[in-house]
Formats: sequence, structure tokens, C-alpha cells
Amino acid sequence: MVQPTQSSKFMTLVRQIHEGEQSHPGATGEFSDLLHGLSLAAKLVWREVTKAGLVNILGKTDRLNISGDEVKKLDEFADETIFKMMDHVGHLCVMASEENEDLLHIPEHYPQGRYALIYDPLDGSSNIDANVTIGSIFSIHRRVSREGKGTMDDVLQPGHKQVAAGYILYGSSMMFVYCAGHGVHGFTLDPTVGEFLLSHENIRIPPRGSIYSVNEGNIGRWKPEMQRYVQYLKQEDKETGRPYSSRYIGSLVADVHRTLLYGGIYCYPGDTRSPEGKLRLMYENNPLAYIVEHAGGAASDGRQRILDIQPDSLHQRSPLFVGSVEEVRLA
Ligand code: FBP
Repeated sequence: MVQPTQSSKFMTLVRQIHEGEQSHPGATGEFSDLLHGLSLAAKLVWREVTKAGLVNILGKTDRLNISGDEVKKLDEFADETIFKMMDHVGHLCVMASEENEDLLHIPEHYPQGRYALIYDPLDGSSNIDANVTIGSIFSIHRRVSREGKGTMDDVLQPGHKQVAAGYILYGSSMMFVYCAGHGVHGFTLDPTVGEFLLSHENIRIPPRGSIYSVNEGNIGRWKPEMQRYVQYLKQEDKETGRPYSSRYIGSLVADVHRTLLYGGIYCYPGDTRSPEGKLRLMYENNPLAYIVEHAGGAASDGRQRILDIQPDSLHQRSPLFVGSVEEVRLA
């Protein structure tokens, strides 16, 4: 006789989203379709990532993207896979990808939907060939334009207007971490059944932490106050738990995921070479800030809350200080 259980052992990503929607009067199931489509695209990317060392998908495409970064074969595959998996679901009116200069419109022969999808197809590209954890990042907004083809206004909305965001980790295991306004949840892929199973329910970031993550190789280009801040973290002082430990993978999703679980802070400040830092507001900072804030943390550009920044261009950058609320305040 089967005993009803509450265990999350059987909580798949699709089931949790469905149940989440059922508790919302008027929910249309569009969301579960969107997140389900993204999770499927992620599985296809994961398949290529895991065999990258074996097949000729490593290395470069000799193409530069809008930010002048070299485009790697795996980037391109991930970019196309996410677009092709999402262009016909009928819930999107427009997409924007870090790898593409302009908006990605939904093909005319597919229905235009109520949402806009913004994504970084493959984050941490400098680590691809070294088999280090990389990821994909996504952000979803409700359209503001009335109907038909989506517009720039549907994408260039402040981060606090996001209705969902998340990232996928391609690491020792594959994880799908998302928030749709009701807690941050992590699912781990069980490759034996090909399903994402709930492994980290309602993630909460510790209010404090003693790990800092920043590329100190840039210290010579930092402002004096940023140099002072990192020097402060490295001084000996038991009372304040210093010195902090330094951890820097160089894959934003991996560094932020660790910060989410262990606490601490990840920083990519502006510097003399790039005053607005390196990271992109729409594809990287907004979705990660949404996740960390919903887990009880904070995210700032050093002056204001990331989610309050009114974007004015698709590929604009902003400094990022994200992590435990006390650590961001200290920074
Ligand atoms: P992309 O790989 O998507 O371009 O992202 C930028 C990134 O690789 C982040 O993942 C990472 O945190 C950062 O750049 C590393 O930059 P740097 O090498 O300057 O420390």
C-alpha cells in the first residue's frame, strides 16, 4: 500500500512549477512551459559540454561578439540551442542574447507571447577548454508593449521588474537554480532518469560570510577605496573573522553559486580600464541579483541596488557587489 510522503525525492522541476502555478488563480501554465523549455535546452547544452573534450567543439569560431569577445564553438551551440528551443513555445514576444548585437525576434510563423527572455548562453567562456564549471543565465520579464512583435522596451526594464530568473550550472553535476518570486530553489539533474530533482529547497544565503571573490589581478587598476576594502578583508582580526578566504573560479555563475550557499561576497568592480566593470547588466547582474536578493542577500553596483538600475542599452555593463547582506553593506 503506497504511503503518501512529503519527501522532495519525487519533486521534479516541472512538478514544482506546475504546483506553484496551481496556487495562483489565473495562472495559464505559460511559465511552466517557459521554464520547462529552458531546462530542456540546458540538457542539450550539457550533453555537448560533457563530451566537449572528445569532439571538436572546443576552441574558437574566429568570430567576435558585440563586446569584442572571441566566440567559442560551445557558446554558439548554446546560443542557437536556447533560441531554437524557445522561439516556438508561443509565450515569448522577443529574446535578447549576450552573443547577439540586436534583439532576437520570434519568427513570424510562431505566435507572439506575453514574455521577454534575456539570456547569457554560456557564462565563464574563458574556462570552457579547461573543464572548469561554466553556466547559462536567464531572466524573464512580462512584456510592456501591447501586442505583436516585441520591442526594446520589453527588454530594457529595471531588474526589479523581472518575473523570474535563474542559472544552470554545468559542473561536477548539473544544476538548475531559479526563482519565480517564491523562494530560490535548486534542482540537480539525475542523469539516470534525465530529470531535475529538487536538491536545494528554498535556498537562504547566510547574512555574513568570510569568503571574498574578486580578480585581484586587476588591483592596480582599482580605485583606492576598493584597494582599501580588499586590504581590510585580508588583515588579521579574530573578532571580525578576518582574514577572509579568497576564492575566484573566474566563472561568474560558479562563484555566485558558491557565495549563495556558503555566504561571503563576489565583486567585479569598475576600474581604470573599464569604469563600469566587465559584467553585463541585462544578462548577468540583473538575474543573479534577483536570485541572491530573493535568497536574503544583496546586490549593488557600489552606489545603488542593481535591481533599481534603469537600463538604457542591451549590452551595458555595471560593477557588481553581490552576496551576504552584511558583506555587501561592508563593501
Ligand atoms: P562571459 O564568459 O559570459 O563573457 O562572462 C564573463 C566572465 O567570464 C565571468 O563568467 C567571469 O566571472 C568573468 O568574466 C571573469 O573575468 P576576468 O577574467 O576579468 O576575471
